[in-house]
Amino acid sequence: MRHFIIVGLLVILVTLGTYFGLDAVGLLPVDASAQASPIDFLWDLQLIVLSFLFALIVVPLVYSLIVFRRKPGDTEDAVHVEGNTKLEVTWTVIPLITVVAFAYLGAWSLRETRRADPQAMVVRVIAQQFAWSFEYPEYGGFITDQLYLPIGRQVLLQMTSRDVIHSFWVPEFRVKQDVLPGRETQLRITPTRMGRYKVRCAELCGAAHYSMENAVIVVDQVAFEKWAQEQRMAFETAQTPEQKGERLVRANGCLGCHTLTGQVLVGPSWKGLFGSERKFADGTTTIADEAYIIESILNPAAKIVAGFQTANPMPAYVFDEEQLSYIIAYLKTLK
Ligand code: HEC
Ligand SMILES: [Cu+2]
Repeated sequence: MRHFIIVGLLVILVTLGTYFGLDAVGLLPVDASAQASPIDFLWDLQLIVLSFLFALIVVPLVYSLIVFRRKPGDTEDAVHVEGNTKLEVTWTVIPLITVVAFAYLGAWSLRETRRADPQAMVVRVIAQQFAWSFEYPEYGGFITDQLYLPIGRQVLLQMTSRDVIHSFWVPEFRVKQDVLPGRETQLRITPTRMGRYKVRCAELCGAAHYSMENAVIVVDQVAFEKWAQEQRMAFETAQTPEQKGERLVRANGCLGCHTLTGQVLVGPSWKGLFGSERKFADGTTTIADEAYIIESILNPAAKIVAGFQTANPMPAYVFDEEQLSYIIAYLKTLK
């Protein structure tokens, strides 16, 4: 009996120690969406049950190893125990109930995170190697490379991919959803905490998967309306060709592979590209003029820049002449 009481107390102590220890590590980032609360509740409950299970196995094991080890000179056989029906029924029924309860809670949290608000604002999310872009159909359909969201309003993300499978994941919002080519998937998020976060791709999708990150910014309603109207104005009113070019580039995910800083990502940097001499994998060279840029975009495989033959190849794009002239105007500004 004494052993049972000691082990019982130790199990409680180790359970508490494990749970609060794990909790103190801060395994999850801050919660920034309404969808995070059912998930965090379930997570906490699981940590408690796991800590108890850990203690229930490890404490009796270690206790027995120390307290019941063979004494010097003890050559007797151990006691032979044959089955214990009560114990077996108990350790079958209790886990069964626990697992069924968690299955129910899992279904409940799934329903909670999918609860639809008919007033939800729609944002279209386009994923591609290796960038995200966001279209706001309720504000004239402008496209950006930052996901701005107003606090307290549910947003319905309608997501699709231009190439392979990606996965939309903002850890602070907790929920995660695969993004597939040729099919729309959805995710609902109600931001509850202002701040700057990052969407990252959670599905290995190629050479620069690790850098497939875009800013997610949660602001108050007023700041959001102001931002959205500014974007809409900039999108709809006349702009310079350079600005239009920059918009096209940001809306088409080019910056997921090209940088403006001289740094090499998947493709060559655009810094100082226009007018420079390009060396190709086959040893030939050319000057980067308008014809070359156009060919590079419409038919990237025609000339492969030296050193980039093994990387993720650039996908061919379709742009009309006017759009190409905007992109070239923009590239010319990148000295
Ligand atoms: C999946 C990655 C990827 C994306 C997205 C991408 N590119 Fe590229 N790009 C490359 C790679 C790799 C090269 C170098 C190989 C080659 O020459 O085809 C390249 C080369 C180029 C070049 C020639 C560069 C040089 O240094 O000579 C231009 C111009 C270019 N891309 C424009 C664009 C534009 C405009 C977009 C968006 C509409 C875009 N790229 C999107 C990967 C990408
Ligand atoms: Cu991806």
